[in-house]
Amino acid sequence: MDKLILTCAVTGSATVPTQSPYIPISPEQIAADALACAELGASAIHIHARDPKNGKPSADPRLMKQIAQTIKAKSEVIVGISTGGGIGMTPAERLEPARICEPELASFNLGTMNFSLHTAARHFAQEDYLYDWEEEHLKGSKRFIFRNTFEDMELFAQTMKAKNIKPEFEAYDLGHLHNLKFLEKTGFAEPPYWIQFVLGVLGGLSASPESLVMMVQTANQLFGKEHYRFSVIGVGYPMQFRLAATALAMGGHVRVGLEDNIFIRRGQLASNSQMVEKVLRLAQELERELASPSEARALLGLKGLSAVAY
Ligand code: KMH
Ligand code: ZN
Repeated sequence: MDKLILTCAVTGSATVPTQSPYIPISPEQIAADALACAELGASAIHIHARDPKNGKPSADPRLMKQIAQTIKAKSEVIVGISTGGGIGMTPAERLEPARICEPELASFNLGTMNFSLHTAARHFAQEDYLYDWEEEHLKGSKRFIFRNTFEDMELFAQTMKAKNIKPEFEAYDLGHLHNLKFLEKTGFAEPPYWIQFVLGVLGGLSASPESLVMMVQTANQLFGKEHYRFSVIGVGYPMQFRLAATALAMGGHVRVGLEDNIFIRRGQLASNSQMVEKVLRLAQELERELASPSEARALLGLKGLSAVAY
C-alpha cells in the first residue's frame, strides 16, 4: 500500500469569508496556511487565489504566482494550482495561472456539471454577509454551469502537456471517468493517472462510501488498478473525514481543507491545520505512513520544483 499523499486545499473558490473566519484570503494568509500544513506533514497543497480586499475568488495570475513563490521559498511541499478558478471565470482565465506558473501539478476538471452552493445561503440573512459579493455568489450558483467541454479539456490537456504539468484529474461523477477514458483514446491523456474523486458537490455524486466504491470499481474497469492512483475529497462535514478514513483503509489518498469543508466537528469551525491534524490522527490509528513531498513526487512522477516557472 502506498504511503499516504495528503493534500490540503486551503481556500478554494466556493466558500465565502462569512462562512468561516479561518478561510485564508490574502496571498500572505493563503501561503501561511499552506506552510503550516506542510510543516504538519501535508505532501501537497492545492491553491486558489482570492482578492485580498474582499476575499472574492480571483483569476489574477499574479496573486497565484505570489502564493506559489511564497510557499516555494520556505518549503519543498508540492504546490497544485487550480484551473477550476471560480464562478464566472472563462476556461481560458481559469487556465492562465497554471499556464504562467508551470507548476508540477494542476487540477483538470473532467466534465461540465451543475456546481451549486445555494443551500449554504440558508444559514445567513442579508445583513450577515461581510462583503457585498457573497450572497449572490451563493444564491446565484443555482444558475452556475461549471463548464468543462471536450474542447476546453483538449486545451487544458495540450497546455499542461506542453508545460510538463501533471494533471490532477477532478472526477465528480462516474461519467467523468468515462470522459478521461475518451481523452486517453483520443491522445489527450496518458496513464498513470492521479485522480481526485470529489464526492458531495451538489451536481455531482453524493459523499458516501457507496459512491466511492462505484468510482473505484469504474476506474479499475476503465484504467486498471495499476494505471492510476486515487485521492478522495469528501465535501462537507462529517463526510470529509469519514471518506478520508475510508480512503485510508482502501489504500487511497486524502484531500482535506477549507476549500471543501469548514467544520472539524459538528458545528465547530476550524482551521486548515486542525483539519490536517485530524487526518494525521486517523492515519496514525490506521497505520498509514505519510509520504514526504519527495516521496509523493516519485509516486506521481512530478517534474520537480526546479522546473516550475515561479
Ligand atoms: N471552483 C470550483 C467550481 C478545481 O480547483 O479545479 C471547482 C474547483 C476545482 O475549484
Ligand atoms: Zn480547487
